[in-house]
Amino acid sequence: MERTLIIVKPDAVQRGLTGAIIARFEARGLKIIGMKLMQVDRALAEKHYDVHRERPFFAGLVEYIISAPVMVIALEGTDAIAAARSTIGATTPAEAAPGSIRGDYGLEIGRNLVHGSDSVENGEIEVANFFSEAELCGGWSRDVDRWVFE
Ligand code: IDP
Ligand code: MG
Repeated sequence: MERTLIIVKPDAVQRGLTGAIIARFEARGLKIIGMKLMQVDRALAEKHYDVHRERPFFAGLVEYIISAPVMVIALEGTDAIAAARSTIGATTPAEAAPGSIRGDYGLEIGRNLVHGSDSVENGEIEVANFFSEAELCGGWSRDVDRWVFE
């Protein structure tokens, strides 16, 4: 089982799309093991996007993520990283496939609605950065699991 951190970003929360976005991951079969509404502080935002620190959009990206509450969700599943990223769609919403979250709800790269971890390693790291162990229901037994996981 892989873990991925999903962030329903401030634009999506403000636009009332939180439920619609969560529903897509749930319907895909990914299992929610943690979820909370939170206001990200600057230190956590800079840590989360540290890989982009030298990019020209870094400052604006941090301001965007801390500008309003986000819904953070920890998901578990087989191929959770790839499955979540395909459900999210390409980084630039204008190029994202119809049917993906960004392809259905977004237009601009700086308002692209949702984050998903990009590797198995980063999934573990990011979930641990946003959730304490006590906040996670890791490994809970979902009754439909045998109809989702072969
Ligand atoms: P990802 O979210 O699809 O993994 P990354 O390349 O990891 O995309 O970039 C992280 C986030 O930084 C993007 O989701 C987007 O919000 C923002 N971002 C990336 N490139 C640009 C840019 O050129 N201009 C403005 N924001 C950007
Ligand atoms: Mg990324």
